[in-house]
This record gives sequence, C-alpha cells and structure tokens, in this order.
Amino acid sequence: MSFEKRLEDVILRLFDVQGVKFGQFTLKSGLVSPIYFDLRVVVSYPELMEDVADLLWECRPKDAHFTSVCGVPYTALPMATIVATKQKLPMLIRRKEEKSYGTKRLIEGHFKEGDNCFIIEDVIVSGSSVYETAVSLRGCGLEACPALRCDALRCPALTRPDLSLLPSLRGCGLEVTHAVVFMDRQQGATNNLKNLGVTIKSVCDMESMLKILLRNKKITEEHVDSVNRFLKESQETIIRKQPADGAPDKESVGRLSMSFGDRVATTSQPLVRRLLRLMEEKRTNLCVAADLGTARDVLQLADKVGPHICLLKTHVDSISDFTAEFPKQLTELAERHNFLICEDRKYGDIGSTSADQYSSGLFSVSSWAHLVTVHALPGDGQLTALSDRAAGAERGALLVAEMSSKGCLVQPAYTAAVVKMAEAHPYFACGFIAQSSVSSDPRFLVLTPGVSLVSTADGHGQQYSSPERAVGERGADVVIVGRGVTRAEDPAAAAREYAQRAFSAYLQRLK
Ligand code: 5BU
Repeated sequence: MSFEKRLEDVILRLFDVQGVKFGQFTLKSGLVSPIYFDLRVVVSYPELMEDVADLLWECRPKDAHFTSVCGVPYTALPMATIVATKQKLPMLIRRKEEKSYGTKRLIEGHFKEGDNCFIIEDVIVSGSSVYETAVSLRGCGLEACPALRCDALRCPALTRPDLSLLPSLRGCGLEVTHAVVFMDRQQGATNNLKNLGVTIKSVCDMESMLKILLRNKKITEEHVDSVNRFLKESQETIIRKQPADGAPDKESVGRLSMSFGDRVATTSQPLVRRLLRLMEEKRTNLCVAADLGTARDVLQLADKVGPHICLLKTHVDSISDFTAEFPKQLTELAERHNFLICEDRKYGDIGSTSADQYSSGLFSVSSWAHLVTVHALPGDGQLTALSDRAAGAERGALLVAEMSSKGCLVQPAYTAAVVKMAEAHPYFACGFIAQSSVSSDPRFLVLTPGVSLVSTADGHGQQYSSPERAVGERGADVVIVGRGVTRAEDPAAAAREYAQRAFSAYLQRLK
C-alpha cells in the first residue's frame, strides 16, 4: 500500500479512537485551539501504534546516518521503542524529571561522542519539547564528560562530524540534527527548530489531516474553517523554556534572550562552549583589537587589558618584529588572564591556499590562534580545509557576515548565505563578525566591530556606535574595540569601562 493510503488509514483509525478531537483545548503554549490531536491513545491499540511507528520511521531523512533514536517523553516513547526494536537501532531515553545536568544521569542508555541521535515526537506546535530534548542530548554528554577537563576534549568527534573516523572516547556530546514528528500543527515549529539546528520531517500536517477527514465525511467544512482560522492567527509561535513545575516561563529561547551560560548546552563546539563559559564567569563580552605595530606593544597592551576581556584580536601581519616568540608570550598572557585569541586574518582564498596560510609560513596561525576570521566568499571548501589543518585542536572560525565600513558591498542575500554556511559547518564555524543580529541560533556568537565611545568615524570608512547600541539594539554578543582602547590614556581603565558597559547592555537585553 502506498504511504498516502496507509496514512489515510491511520488517520481514520485515530479519529475513531478519539485521537483527533474538536472543541476548545488549551495547548502547552497557552494557545486555545479548536482541534486537539492526541497520539497518547495509541498505547491501547497495539496495531495502530505499530503502524504509526512505521510511518515515523519511513519519514526519516534517508541521506543521514543515525546511531540512536530518542523519543520525546512521554507520548513518543513507545513509538521510539518500536522503531528501535524493529530497526535494531539503539535507543536513548531522556529523563523528564531532571532539571539540571549535575551528576545524575539525564540521558539513559549508552552512547559515545559524536553519535547522531534522531528524535521522534508525536506533535509539534512551537517545537519546544523537541528543542529541550535536543539540548539535553547535545549538552548532557559533554557535561558528564571527563574529557572536558583534559586534552581528550580535543577529540576529532567535536571538530568534524565524520563518525566513522572516531576513536572511542566515551561520554562526549551527541549530535542532534534531525527529528521526525507525526503531526506538524503548522504553527512555526519547523522554522523555530531550524534556527536551533534541528531539521524536522513530519508524517502529516494539519492541512492534510483535515483533507483526509473531510473526504471521508468525518468532519464538516465548518470544522475545517475554524481550524484554518486558528492556524492563520497563531502561526508565529516561539519556543519557550519549560521549568520543572511544568508552567511555561516567559523567556523565549533564541540567542538574544538566552544567557551566555544557558547557551553552553546548545552546542557541542568546544571553543564556543569555552568562550560562553568564560564570558559568563568573567562577566565580560569585550574583545580588544590589539592593533599596534610591535610585538612589545601588543604584549604590554594584552597584559593591561587582559583582566577585562574575553578575547584579544590581532593582525599579526601588521607587527613589524614578529617572531615565533610572540605567540608563545601572548599565549602565556591569555592563560594568565583567561582570555582567548583571535587572529583577524580574514582568509578568503581557495581552500588549499588558505589552509597553507593558516597552518604554515612565518605566522603559523593555527598553532596559536583559537579563532580566525574568514570570508565566506570562496565557498565552504575553505572552511573544511582550515578545519582539517586545525587537526582536532580546539580551533574555530568566525565568518564575516557584514562589515562596519561605509560603502561595504555586502548585500542581505550574501549575509544569509554566510549564515547558511555556518549552519552547515557548526563543528568549525563558531559565529559571525556582523553589524546586526544575523542569526538567532544560540550556538553561534555574533561579534561586532566598529565600537567606540570617543569617535563616530575615522576618516577612512570606519563607522562607530556605542557598546549599548551594538549589544542592545544590534544584537552583538561581543563588542570589538580597537582604537577606543589602544589610544586611550589609560587602556586598562578604558577596557574596564567598555567591558562594564557592554556587559550591562547584555544583562539588560536578558530582561
Ligand atoms: P577600531 O580601532 O575599533 O576601529 O578597530 C576595529 C577592528 O576591527 C580592526 O582591527 C578592524 O580590522 C576590525 N574590523 C572592523 O573594524 N570592521 C569589520 O567589519 C571587520 C573587522 Br570584519
């Protein structure tokens, strides 16, 4: 029997056992809906339950390789169990009760770093339950992972998703890229989840279910009209966090409304995790652009501003007396003051050339810079080439999505394509250099240059705004300040002030 015929048969049987109801129903999101789709009933009808599970499995993305399956508790658990046993696919269970990641297990079942777990869910409205499950699966392993405290964190599993090549380190984060749901209520979940890095496939949506029920004279045109009216008015759902007591809280989940600390669990990219933690703990989201001409000056500046920054940005090819000693000393300062280093090299050539520039030559950037900036222009071959040269070290790239300079040629379509490229390479792309909130994905950092409290322009195209504007209005996570600090009479005091103002703006944004 064709998929469509089997779906029709399942929908009609579900209707007969009251899996579809019409009336007034308050959904988890607070919306009052004229229709309720309730897959919980299938546990009483084993054949129907098996048919639902079979349809779910058939809708999985055929080009992706999954190493485990996890049903969102509780309704989807039996269906995930059927899929797991029929397909001989290991299953994981996410505990619903545990709120924090602590020492108690949040995920039951055995898994290893980089395993790609495929989520099964019954119904999606905003997608928040799938999101919570994805966060647990992505983050839980890492929190529990002893590798976090040692060099094992550098396991290739976390830098490239090539599962077949992995050594067997236990306990790192799971990849979650796809979920299959039975019913998409067409209220924004697919888009919400896409922004969080989870692609959704659905067996059925409201529209096709209503068509089936109408065709078979189970419902009337009035039913269809009332559901369509409701759907039209309530398409823009947002994902809400669910506190332990079950009541939705007010905070929506997206980059701008999440704290740096909460975002740690949304990604398994080790450098992003480290920087988010550092920013939260050190209470700074300031990057100083150390644009000075000699190694001594850059090192002196780094020592002075070190206590106030999360990141130091360099242009090493502007340092007249660069030697291999410079990165060594800078690394010592970074460790002493707890900041990371970004070389603003803006690679932009074919992959092979950029990779050579990155990992060899006088500067040997890959050996010391945690982050590098990259133009997306050449295509993503450049990203994979750089990532290969990073050779499993804790490294990443920031993609230039927009520039601060007047007359910059970047167009919105280009920026959107840059964001897409990062989404396709989350193991190496850590975020963006941008002037606006180019992505709401909490896995990515947005860093904004062109910040100053003393100038509005520099006479050569640079355009400045304040830390408050950059963070509060434009959506920067990190502000990049160069001359506002380097040319200040007291660079340490200036850095302190920029850091305080940028971090206050971030705290204000969270409110
Ligand atoms: P300033 O002195 O605060 O203007 O320095 C800004 C730094 O950020 C400088 O190192 C630039 O190379 C860097 N930058 C920028 O200003 N604008 C951009 O769009 C990008 C980088 Br990308």
